[in-house]
Amino acid sequence: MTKQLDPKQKLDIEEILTGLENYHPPRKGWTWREAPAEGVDMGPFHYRNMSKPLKNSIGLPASKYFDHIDPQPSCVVTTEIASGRFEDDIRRMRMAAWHGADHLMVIRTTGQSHIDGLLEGTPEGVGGVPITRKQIRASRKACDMIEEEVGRPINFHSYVSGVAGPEVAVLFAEEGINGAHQDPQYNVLYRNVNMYRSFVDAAEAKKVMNGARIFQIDGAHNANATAKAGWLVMPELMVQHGINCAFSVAVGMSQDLIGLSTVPPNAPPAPKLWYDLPYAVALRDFFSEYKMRAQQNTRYIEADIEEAIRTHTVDTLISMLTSADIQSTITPDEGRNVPWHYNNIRGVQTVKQTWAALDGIKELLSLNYEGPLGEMARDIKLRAVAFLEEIIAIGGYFAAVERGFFVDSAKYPERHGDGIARNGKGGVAADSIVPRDPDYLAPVCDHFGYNAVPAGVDHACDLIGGCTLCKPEKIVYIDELDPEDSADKRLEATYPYRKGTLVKPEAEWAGDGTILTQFFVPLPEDFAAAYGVEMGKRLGLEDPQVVNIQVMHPAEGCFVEVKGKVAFDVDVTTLKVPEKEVILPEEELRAAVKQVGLTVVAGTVGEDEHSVGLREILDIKHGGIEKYGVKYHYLGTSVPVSKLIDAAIETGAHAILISTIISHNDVHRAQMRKLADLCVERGIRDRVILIAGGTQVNREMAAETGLDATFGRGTKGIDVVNAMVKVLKARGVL
Ligand code: Z97
Repeated sequence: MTKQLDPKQKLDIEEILTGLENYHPPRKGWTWREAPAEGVDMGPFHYRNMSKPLKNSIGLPASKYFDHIDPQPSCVVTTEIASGRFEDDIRRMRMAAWHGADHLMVIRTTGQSHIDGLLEGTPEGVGGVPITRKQIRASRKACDMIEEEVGRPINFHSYVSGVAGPEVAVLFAEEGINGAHQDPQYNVLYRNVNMYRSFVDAAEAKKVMNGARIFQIDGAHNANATAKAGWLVMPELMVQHGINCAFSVAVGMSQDLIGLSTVPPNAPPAPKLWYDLPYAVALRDFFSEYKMRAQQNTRYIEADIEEAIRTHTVDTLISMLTSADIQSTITPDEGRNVPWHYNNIRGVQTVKQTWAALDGIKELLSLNYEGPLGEMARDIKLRAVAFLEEIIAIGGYFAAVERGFFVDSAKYPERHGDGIARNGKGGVAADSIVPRDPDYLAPVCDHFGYNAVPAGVDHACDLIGGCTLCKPEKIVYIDELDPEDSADKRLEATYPYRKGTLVKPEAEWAGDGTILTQFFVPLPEDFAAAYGVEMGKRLGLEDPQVVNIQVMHPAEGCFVEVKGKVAFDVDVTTLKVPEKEVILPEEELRAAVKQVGLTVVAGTVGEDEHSVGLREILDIKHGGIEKYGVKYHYLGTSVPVSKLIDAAIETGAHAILISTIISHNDVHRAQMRKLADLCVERGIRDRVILIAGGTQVNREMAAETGLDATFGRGTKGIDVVNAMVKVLKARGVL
């Protein structure tokens, strides 16, 4: 059993690692979300296409205006995590889950595809984490705790591909991994693993995945991401999906476990919808028996976060107009190869926000198949069928790969002859396929192909008293192999930041110190970039690098983003946290204002002509006190304090609000004191509420000047209403 997480406490990674050698996941297999057919009611709204809300979650930024509701899309939502250290990944998983991700995909470290066996321990990875038993067991254990905390099963996902595909599949089945990419075409085209070996391995891997009900995602999206012109490979994408689906079913995989990795192939400034919508429609027509994992476009992602988010919003619209069982999100900064903690969450928010905004869109709008959409979808399908027919005509898949049919940059049936061609006799692990002997016997479950299990034995592994898939206690757990490159060593180094009092900002790893700065530089692009680095250095950043530069005008200047690391630590015990002012709920404030018919008189005092700040506090326009029903008499600028008091007495106002900006010789303090003193003199101090505000004023000044409340920069009307209602309550008026 895992310990229940406390939302107020950080994940205790050392505790997760304790007893790992005996940990086995309580739940296996893929889980879909529960989306009630009758819809979901939340706050004042009815949603048509949403799943059950989470037990603990954080809503979109604007949810505070809507009773903090957090509607969750009906589809599973993915986030991809790739820090290189699993102990940091799991903290990010928890954050993502709190925002609604329930498919946590861990990217594998570069080069693992070529390793002919399993890795052990937890070495640090590049571009992702090394997939090892310890790493996935610890991550799955963390997911088991996180799913309890958010109240929804978490699907943990990684990759079953490369030369050790079958071994990895068994590892995943043993350790309760819920989803995995598996597509032999990926090995062949992108990792140059021998093509025959890849398909033999895939048969075994898929059979094992099926036994553990691990959901499969294929690799067709990689053709889009690799192609010179991503939008021209649409027929090929369909062929790749078709080959993997048909092969998966042929080797015994259940259809409900097979997902297509589809991606809208194009991105603005292209007229995206004219390519991506017919493609999405055609794909769903052809593959209606399979699940759709809609990825977001990565082919045209640049270093600008806003650009990525805009494209991904349109991608989500396409998913909603067609269908998506899983909506994948890419960290919007993937274009800079720095998938940062908080950007995982921002990717999830993009889907959540779009899904809520467009909830039930198909009831309001329908696609027009009569016009060009139907024709274009048909055209893609015809080209895909012709592609497949040509493969068959020239001798099949392996012959087609040898001739470079795939990832060619022309629109089929045209060819540019620049596709990825592989030699059937070559590639990693060529010549490594051995036919099984007639007496071949593997006493294990979920094994593909010939197995000479003696007659009368139902279950091959009965012969050895159960295999590791049936008896997890038989699994051999190996801890760290390299004591230096290990979780223990890394955790020791980050201990002060995780469990001590030291704080550094972070983007990938605990204590990494990475920050991003943004600014405008009034220089042309080359100079602006050089300036960005120089500025980073002068700010004291280590290793400053320009990660994004956008020309606002060739001569006028550029928007620049620079990342770098801060070298200093801050001790949390030295931070002074001001006591938080509790703001009463808006409805309660409105009711209180109405009950007493709250009125105020207001003006800037002394010789102060700055009225903008005060007007913002008064007027309804930007949420001033008027919004809450307060009536005000505005007496203007440079009003003598005595005149404000006279007006308050005449109108029977409950409060006097003064604003003062000019502060030479402490004139603001003098005016504030004068207001309090004069009210005492005139015998009305206990009948009026006295409030002052201004740029040089702060909350602490009320006590020293004898006022009821004082406010500085950033104050809103609600703060002032709240202060007045509190005083009225304290005086027993309310
Ligand atoms: C996605 N954004 O969500 P290696 N097998 C398949 C793959 O597509 C991949 C691997 C293996 C992407 C994730 C791209 N996909 C990244 C079918 C990688 C990874 O360990 O890098 O060789 O395998 O799908």
